[in-house]
Amino acid sequence: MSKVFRKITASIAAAVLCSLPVVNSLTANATANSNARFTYRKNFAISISQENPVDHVSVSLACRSANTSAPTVSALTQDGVLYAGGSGAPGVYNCGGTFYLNDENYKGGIASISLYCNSPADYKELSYKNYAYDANNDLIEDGISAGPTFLVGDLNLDKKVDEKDYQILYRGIANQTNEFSVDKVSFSYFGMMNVGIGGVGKYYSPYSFDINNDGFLSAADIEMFNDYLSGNITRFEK
Ligand SMILES: [Ca+2]
Ligand SMILES: [Ca+2]
Repeated sequence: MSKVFRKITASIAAAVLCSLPVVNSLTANATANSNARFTYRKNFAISISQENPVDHVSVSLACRSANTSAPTVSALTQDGVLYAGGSGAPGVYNCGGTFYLNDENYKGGIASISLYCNSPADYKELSYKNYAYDANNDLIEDGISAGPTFLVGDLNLDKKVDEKDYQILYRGIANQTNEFSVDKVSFSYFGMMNVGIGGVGKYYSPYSFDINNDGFLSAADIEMFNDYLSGNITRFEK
C-alpha cells in the first residue's frame, strides 16, 4: 500500500515541477534591482551508494519575492538532462527541476538553484525539497542531499563579499591546484577543506569556493571574484 502511495506522490511532484509555466522570464528583475549584488545558491548532490540506482531526482526551493529575483535552476553535471520548472504565488517564488541521470551510479553535484537580492537581509527561504527516485518512480530514502543556502563569495560568513573573502578564496584554490600547476580540480560536495590565512586555519565547504558554479575549483573562480570586486560584473551568475 505504501508503495502505491509513493508512486502517486512521485508522479504528482514531477508533474507539478515540469508543467507549470516558468515565471523566471516574466518576473526576473521585477522585485530585485537590476544592480542587485547578492547571489544566493543552494546545491543538491548525491553522495552515498543507494540500495536502488537513482534514475531521476526532483529539487525545488521556495522563497519570498520581496527585493529578490526569481530563482533559476541549473545542472551541475553534463551526465543527464535537467527539466526546469517554476511557479509563483503572491509574494512567493517556487523554483524547481527534475534531473534524469544518464549514469545510475553517478555521485556528485546534480543541480543548484540560484537567485539574487538587493541586500543579504532580503533573502527569506520558505522551504526546499529534494527527492530521488528509481526507474519505477519509487522514492529512494535519502537518495539526494541539499546543502545550506549560502551567500556566494562570503567565505568568512560576515554577510559582506569583499577583499577578506578574496584572500581566503585565493589561498584555498591555490592550495587545491598546487599553486595553479593544475588547471582545475573537482571536489566533494560533502567534504571540508582547511584553508590557513595568517597562520590560522579554518574549515570550509569546497563548493563555496566554486564561485562560477561549474563544478570545479580553478583560477576562473578567482577571476570571477576579481571581476565582481572591480565592478566588471554585478553579481555571480553562471
Ligand atoms: Ca565576507
Ligand atoms: Ca569553478
